[in-house]
Amino acid sequence: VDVPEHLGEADAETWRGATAILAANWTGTHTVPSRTLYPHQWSWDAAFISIGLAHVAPERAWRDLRSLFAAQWPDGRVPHIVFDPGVTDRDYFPGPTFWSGGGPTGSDGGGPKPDGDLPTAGRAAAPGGLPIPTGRTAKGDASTSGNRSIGPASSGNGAGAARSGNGAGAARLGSGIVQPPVHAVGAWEVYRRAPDEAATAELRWLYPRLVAQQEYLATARDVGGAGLAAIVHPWESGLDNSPAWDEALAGVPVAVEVLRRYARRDNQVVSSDHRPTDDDYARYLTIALSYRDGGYRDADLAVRHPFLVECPGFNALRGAAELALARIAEVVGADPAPHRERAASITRQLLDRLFVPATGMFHALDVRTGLHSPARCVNGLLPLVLPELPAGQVASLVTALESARFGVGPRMPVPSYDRSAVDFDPFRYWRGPVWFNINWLLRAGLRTHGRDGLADTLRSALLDLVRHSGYYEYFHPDNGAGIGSPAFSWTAALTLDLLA
Ligand code: 9WN
Repeated sequence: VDVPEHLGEADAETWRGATAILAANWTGTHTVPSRTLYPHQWSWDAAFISIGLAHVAPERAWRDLRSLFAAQWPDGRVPHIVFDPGVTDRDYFPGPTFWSGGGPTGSDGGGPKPDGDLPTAGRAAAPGGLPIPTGRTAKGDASTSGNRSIGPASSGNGAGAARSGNGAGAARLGSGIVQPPVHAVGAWEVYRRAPDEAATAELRWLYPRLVAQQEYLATARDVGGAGLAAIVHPWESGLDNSPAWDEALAGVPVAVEVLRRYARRDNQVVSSDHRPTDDDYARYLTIALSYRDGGYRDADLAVRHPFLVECPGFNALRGAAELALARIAEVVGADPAPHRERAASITRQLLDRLFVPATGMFHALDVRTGLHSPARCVNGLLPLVLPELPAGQVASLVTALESARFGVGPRMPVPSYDRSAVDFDPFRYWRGPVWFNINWLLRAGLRTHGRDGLADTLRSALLDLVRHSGYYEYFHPDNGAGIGSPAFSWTAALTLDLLA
């Protein structure tokens, strides 16, 4: 392992540890978030992982991004999970059988059961429900993939972008929902560390695909009509059980029997006190089934889908992606101007629609009711990544970051939820614990706005966490103890970036 010369022995050890985790989680074509909990490829994880791999194995960073985008749909969406055909449904739920339309939606009762004989991802793909990714169809032609989910929705940009695959391996299916589009930021970070010819070729391959991803979010997902993308599932935010979704979720009918038909797996791998509750999980499945059984179409979502929310974090990251695309466009000879314009317009819409002066933060907006979530959650601070955020809003987000609610201190990074809220829960996933990727983004935002002192404090606090606790998935917001997966890829990757 090449360790940067400026690192002392303790930091060198941390560097080697992080590198070893990324190596252990590499499958040969992509990196899994964690061997124990998440055995497939996840979308925004891949972006964060590429940022770390840029420092130790750029070829793996590019390969990871290629693997993900090879599963892009003809309409431009990038699946939030791209399934490994070698992994069974038993190893992660909901897996390919669920997303591709298998399992009991009515009376057929043939879905994944805890002790049944489960189909592998490869076999589950056969009946089709999800489109075969155009990049790597077995037959090599997207138009003959026979998918009934989105059919002719293949749009010029996305379809064209996705048609030429990277020629590696068999088709891998993905889920039908998305995650925050951090990939252009990732690609730019990898490129700028080593801007050679090979990296330029990677950018050329990725650019039209990244554009198609952004177009999908800007058009099909503009359910509210103002230019912000709506998420159709809490999983799309990446912040699964954040209190930001509580009100919107309360309006989703809970079909409790859904949990009798589909068995959870996550809470058998780690303590159920650290994961979303059964009630939440039943709603997650209900929402996913609604979208799936509607053929993953986005037309008329407003009148038929039970969960539609504009998330400040997701949209801020769309804006950041446009700015990264502007830089990439300059390298590949495309016009950067439309990307800058789109970023500016996303910033304006975020201010207009999601900023709540009374709290000085951004809040999720329920498109179905027109109401803001009252919860102060960390996604409400993420618009800090936008360089055009006006000074007034920057100042109020920094105030929130320094307040007792989010309290960046010398010893502790930013928690996922307001510490003073009565339902702040230091263990339960996105309802209190500290997450590395979010803090990495907040630090980048602070630097963007010249708040270097606070950015440095945050960096030190993050590094202290991994030094004392290891490369965990998330951390207890008071004592820093590691929770969830102990060898988590994005924690390792972003540690490398902080040390480099
Ligand atoms: C559902 C993989 C993913 C992260 C998400 C995190 C968690 C999945 C789950 O793990 O979500 O997508 O099963 O809980 O919330 O941010 O991408 O690391």
